[in-house]
Amino acid sequence: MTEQPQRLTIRRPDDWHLHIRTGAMLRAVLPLSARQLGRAIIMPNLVPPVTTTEKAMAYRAEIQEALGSDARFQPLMTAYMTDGTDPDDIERGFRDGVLTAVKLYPQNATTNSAAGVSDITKVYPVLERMQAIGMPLLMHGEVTDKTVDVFDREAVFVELVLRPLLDRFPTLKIVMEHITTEEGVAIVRQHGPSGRLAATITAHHLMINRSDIFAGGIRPHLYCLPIAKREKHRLALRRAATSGEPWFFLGTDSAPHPIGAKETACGCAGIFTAATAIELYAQVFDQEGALDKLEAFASLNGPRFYGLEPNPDTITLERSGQTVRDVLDVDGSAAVLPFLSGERLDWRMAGE
Ligand code: OTD
Ligand code: ZN
Ligand code: ZN
Repeated sequence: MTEQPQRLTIRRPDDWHLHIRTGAMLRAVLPLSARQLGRAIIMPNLVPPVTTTEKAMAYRAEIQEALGSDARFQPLMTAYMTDGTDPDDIERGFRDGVLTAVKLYPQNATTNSAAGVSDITKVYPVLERMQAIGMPLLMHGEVTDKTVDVFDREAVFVELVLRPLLDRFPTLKIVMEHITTEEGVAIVRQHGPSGRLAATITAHHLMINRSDIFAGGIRPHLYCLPIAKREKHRLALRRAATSGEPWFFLGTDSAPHPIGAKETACGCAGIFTAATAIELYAQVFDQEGALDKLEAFASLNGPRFYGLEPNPDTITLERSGQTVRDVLDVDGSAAVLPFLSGERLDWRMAGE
């Protein structure tokens, strides 16, 4: 038997899908991501949403102020697409280096998506422009039709929305965010090689299935959107992430909510994984015997799709492990519970 590696050094990872909110929540959660990551795609679903280049600049300034002057972490900003998004504004933001991508939320698909796109045909002019200038479209891939079962909304989206979109916009670069199904994996494999479709995969969707949400009682901290699916889908995601295929990359979808907003009669969707993001993925890759593929997934595939260089520096993971921290205080009146809080992980980032 070969000896297990005790340390692993990889290029510094990026997070291609991250929610850090604003105000006190931002100041509480951002340092946890910034110490691990080189860059992150910052999701724009604030209240009110970040819909324009100007709003993205203001949000970026808030993030930079929270980071302080010597921070190496770079926020990559996105604009929240609405029925009224102006193609000229989006193009200006992209050319000026303010915007990296545009995020499309089907209206009411997930948290703070009420201002999302009501009908995709309404944003065809924006998509035409993005295709012309090479600007990526990031999609929350679920239909919102309430007659479609919540566990089927991604698979139906693949057929009813994504396939027609790929036909209509043959060179638009699309990221299907946080895929959770084997249907999602399959379409990304089909169109990944042409460089126009890729997917982020969260750590939690690699670790939990839908039964875990109800194990011994209802577990609001495991509720997120897209909701975790059957075990066969989790296994398909694990094979995809650890395959080394360049169209799959790291996106935590870490989505902090105050504990009170989760532990209530109608709890918010979102799982907070940022406290131990890279360690969660390391655990999965180790279990799959694929630690040699972690760097591609976490640090190389994302920049390649986005046309960026990998980060210049590295991080080192150690098998000494850790117990996932307790609640994170936000501002004295609110706190956030990290995913797997109190449980043991096999890896920890060195120098922490
Ligand atoms: N899913 N929660 C949130 C966003 C995501 O769909 C998502 O990207 C959130 O709280 O912002 C969630 O469950
Ligand atoms: Zn989403
Ligand atoms: Zn998200």
